Amino acid sequence: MNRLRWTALPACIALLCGCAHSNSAAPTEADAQKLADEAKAMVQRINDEAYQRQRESGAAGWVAATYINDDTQLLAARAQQRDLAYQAEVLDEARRYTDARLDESTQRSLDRLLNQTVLPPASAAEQAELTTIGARLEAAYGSARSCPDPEKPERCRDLIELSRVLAESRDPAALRQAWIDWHDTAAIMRDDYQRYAELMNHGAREYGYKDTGDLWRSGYDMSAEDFSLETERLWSQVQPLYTSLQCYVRTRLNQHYGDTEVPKTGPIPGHVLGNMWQQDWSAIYPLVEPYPGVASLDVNSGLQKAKYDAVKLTRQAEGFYTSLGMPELPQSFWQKSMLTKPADRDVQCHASAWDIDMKGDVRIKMCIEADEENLRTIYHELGHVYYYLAYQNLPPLFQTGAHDGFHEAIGDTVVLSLTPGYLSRVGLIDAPKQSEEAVINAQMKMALEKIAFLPFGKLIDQWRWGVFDGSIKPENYNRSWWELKQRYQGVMPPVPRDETRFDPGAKYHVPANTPYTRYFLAHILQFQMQRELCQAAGNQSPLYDCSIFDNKEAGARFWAMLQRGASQPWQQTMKEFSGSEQMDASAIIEYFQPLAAWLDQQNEGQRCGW
Ligand code: X8Z
Ligand code: ZN
Repeated sequence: MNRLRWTALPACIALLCGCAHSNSAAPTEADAQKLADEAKAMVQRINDEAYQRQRESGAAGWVAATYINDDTQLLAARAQQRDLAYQAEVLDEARRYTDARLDESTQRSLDRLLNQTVLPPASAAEQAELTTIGARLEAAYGSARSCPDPEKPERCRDLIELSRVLAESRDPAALRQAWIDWHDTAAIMRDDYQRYAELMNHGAREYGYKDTGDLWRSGYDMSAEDFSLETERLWSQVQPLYTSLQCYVRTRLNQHYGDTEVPKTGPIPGHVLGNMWQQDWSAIYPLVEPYPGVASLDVNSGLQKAKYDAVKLTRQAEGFYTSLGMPELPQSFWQKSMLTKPADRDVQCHASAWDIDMKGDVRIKMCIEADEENLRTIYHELGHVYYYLAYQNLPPLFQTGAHDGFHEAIGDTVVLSLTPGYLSRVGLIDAPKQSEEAVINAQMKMALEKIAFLPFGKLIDQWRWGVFDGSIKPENYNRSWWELKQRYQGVMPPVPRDETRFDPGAKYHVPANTPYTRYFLAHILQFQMQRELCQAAGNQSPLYDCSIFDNKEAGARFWAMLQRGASQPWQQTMKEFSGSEQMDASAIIEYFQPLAAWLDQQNEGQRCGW
């Protein structure tokens, strides 16, 4: 599809049509071959240069994220600026090959040059402004704190503290205040974000895209229009299950908090769902547990009892991957990762995985606390790390996920194998009871994480796509955010929010400029992948009870897919892995079948929806 973009480029005329000024005949076969050879050589050069380039931007990005201050911000902005200038240069050069007859790999390599979150605006001044604002937004998020009294810095609270309140407190006033305190920290990002979006659009338009949303949607080996339809199709497959879950949870929260705090009908207020963004509701499991006391799923006390710390948790996750036949993490991973929050400086605590040099310097950056949520997140991050390791031998231009949703799905797929059976095998919970009630409890816990996430995973980019295409204007940033939150999630703000606020900025991926549809896709894909792996493992139990731990056949199948990276269209990779070229929600529906039936019974007589 990207090929179209190349033909849409205006600037190629001067270069390609040099021949038009002379009266020479059409290009000969030899000319065509020469052009193809040149293109191939160019791709080779970009691949050769990529290691050192990645090493330098990796270094700048790493220190900016693990040591937030003005200096590292400046260095990170400058490194990104160099990257943009380089990108502009190579894209300009690539225009020469717009109509050339290239072999598949060379064509795909050139296409991948356009597959970026940000493309360079034409002027150096705008490139510099873009990267400066980008670094500032990210640093603002990482160092944000809520300080009720400027005289008393010891009373400031950061995201970790405020999130803990959201997860653990059942006092509505405390919940509401923590929610407000965090969201208010983002107000200062509003103007920066507006300008940032404008500048990104300048870059995207420079290369023939309608806007940045069009660019982002074009990264999936299909047209941007087809991709939009694809996300709608997937959402419509899972929407009924989400509505059912929202309905049941609303009823239980209403019973717990009463009508004034949580109305029986309509959207649920955002402060009572256990999470700052209402994207993962597992923290309120005790309030909505279907069969109280049946089969404890309390992993946290298991972790405490066995004295897990950051390293022990990470080792445990590594152990799962090696049980599949994957390699041990390199020594440098342990030396260079940031696993805990340093006491003496600001860091970006939002977890991430890094491929510093495309040659094996892989790391994670996380502020690990020994609890269940962190346990799952480490598995998630190691999924990225193992992907990096698996495709290490591909040319750098292909060293990325089949698409970005694949990258996000790997670790989560592995987490699906942390079944009650597996968790008790490693001593984190008691031996699971085999009863229907225990199954429903376990499914509920999982649904609070996976099903609750789906509309959230979709709406973030729904908002950004609107910002980028101009249908959401700066004066409506917050209003449209809450309209989308309500439409998709059936969630409302706990207090009225006006346009002096900038609530989208309170979610990491907005200031960090990370596209988010990838997580929506990953939440569908991970069940599809798990179904395949379980089949490869010869699993006979229901999908929700399958763990591929220690299964080398499943591991080999997985690894083979990871090794492909982005060397071919994702549909091809999907086909080799699963026999089908499509993303498809039937596996997540199959997985949650028992819970879906149970929820239908529970919701009988209720007016579900909002
Ligand atoms: O950002 C992440 C990972 C890093 S790629 C921790 N996730 C999304 C989020 O936290 O919003 C994983 C699930 C969704
Ligand atoms: Zn991730």
